[in-house]
Amino acid sequence: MIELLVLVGVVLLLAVAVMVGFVTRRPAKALPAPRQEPQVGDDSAVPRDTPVPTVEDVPLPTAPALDVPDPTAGRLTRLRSRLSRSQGTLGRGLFALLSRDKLDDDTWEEVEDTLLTSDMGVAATQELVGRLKQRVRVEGVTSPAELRAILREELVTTIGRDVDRTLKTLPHADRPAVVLVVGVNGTGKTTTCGKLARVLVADGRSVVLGAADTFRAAAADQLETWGSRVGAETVRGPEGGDPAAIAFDAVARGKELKADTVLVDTAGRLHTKTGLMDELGKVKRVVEKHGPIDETLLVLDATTGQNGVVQARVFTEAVQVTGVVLTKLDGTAKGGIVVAVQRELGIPVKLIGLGEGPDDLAPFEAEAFADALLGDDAAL
Ligand SMILES: Nc1nc2c(ncn2[C@@H]2O[C@H](COP(=O)(O)OP(=O)(O)OP(=O)(O)O)[C@@H](O)[C@H]2O)c(=O)[nH]1
Ligand SMILES: [Mg+2]
Repeated sequence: MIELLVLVGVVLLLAVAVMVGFVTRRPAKALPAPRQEPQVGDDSAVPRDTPVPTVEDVPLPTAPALDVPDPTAGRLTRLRSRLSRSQGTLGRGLFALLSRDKLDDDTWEEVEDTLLTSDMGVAATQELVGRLKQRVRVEGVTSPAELRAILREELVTTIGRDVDRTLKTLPHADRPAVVLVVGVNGTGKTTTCGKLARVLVADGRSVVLGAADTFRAAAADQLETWGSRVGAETVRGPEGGDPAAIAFDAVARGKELKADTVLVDTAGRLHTKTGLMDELGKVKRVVEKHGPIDETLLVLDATTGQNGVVQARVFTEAVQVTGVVLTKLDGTAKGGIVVAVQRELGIPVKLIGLGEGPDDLAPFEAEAFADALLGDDAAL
């Protein structure tokens, strides 16, 4: 009997031992088997009838590829051929006249007319012709190369040699830089915001866009498309919504994301009866609850010539414009408008639009612009 009890006890102990072993081994069993990295040439792990997956079979993540914008340095020089219409009228026209054997009063008058047709404006034209006349007389210019050098120098002086054209887009300690983009409808504000976002991204900055044009829903879509190509988020609101609130939110979002720059696109027209200038004034006031706006860019269409300058004055009275973006210079022979705009508004041209392509916006440089207007040496 005792033997029987001992035997039952041993059997029970054995059963418990087996169960304990089972339980403690379970987690090990639950872990996935370590992945065997197949060795090159070793196909033993793959059953012979299973097709080996190739790189093409593996689905790739579907995040859209971002554009890599062109570098911004030297853009104006690279895009100089876009100014060919102005080049023909202004540069070649002036050379042809000044290269004449005899520079009499009639010729100088023609020089003046050429400059006036380029939309340079009366005052700037008279000053430039005065300086050219004097130098040609005093220096006794003979060779086309000397003439070119003088013309270039005086043109650069007229365009503005030491003008500060830097865009204030660097962030502050606690908030991004804010750039407000204003102008009449159709001048190229949204396009400029998009192109400028690319310029900044190309320079290694992070950008948030604010779609404060609520006149039509498509305006926000247009801006968002530009932004998404370079990974810039667009803050938008409902059609007909309050532009000032969207602009405010865009800056708030820029702060949250620790972005470098917030670009705010505005409308050229409004739904409400409030004047556009009142509305822009409100956008400015509300945005500035975050801190002062760093740059207010006025976008002007170069093909509208002096009319554009007249419109521009209204904007400069409503918001403190700090720089002009002159768009569509590729579509006009009147490159002299750069000079007129600066003189009449007292605001530097900081960027120029030279086409509809995404990277057709160039930082403005007086020397490169004068070179572009004067064309190649071959034009002599
Ligand atoms: N050729 C040329 N076209 C340009 C340039 N900049 C803008 N455009 C074109 O001008 C048209 C109007 O541009 P938008 O950016 O929509 O103008 P906007 O000022 O935002 O217009 P609204 O939103 O209606 O006030 C578009 O077809 C642009 O492609 C430029 O530098 N050269
Ligand atoms: Mg627009």
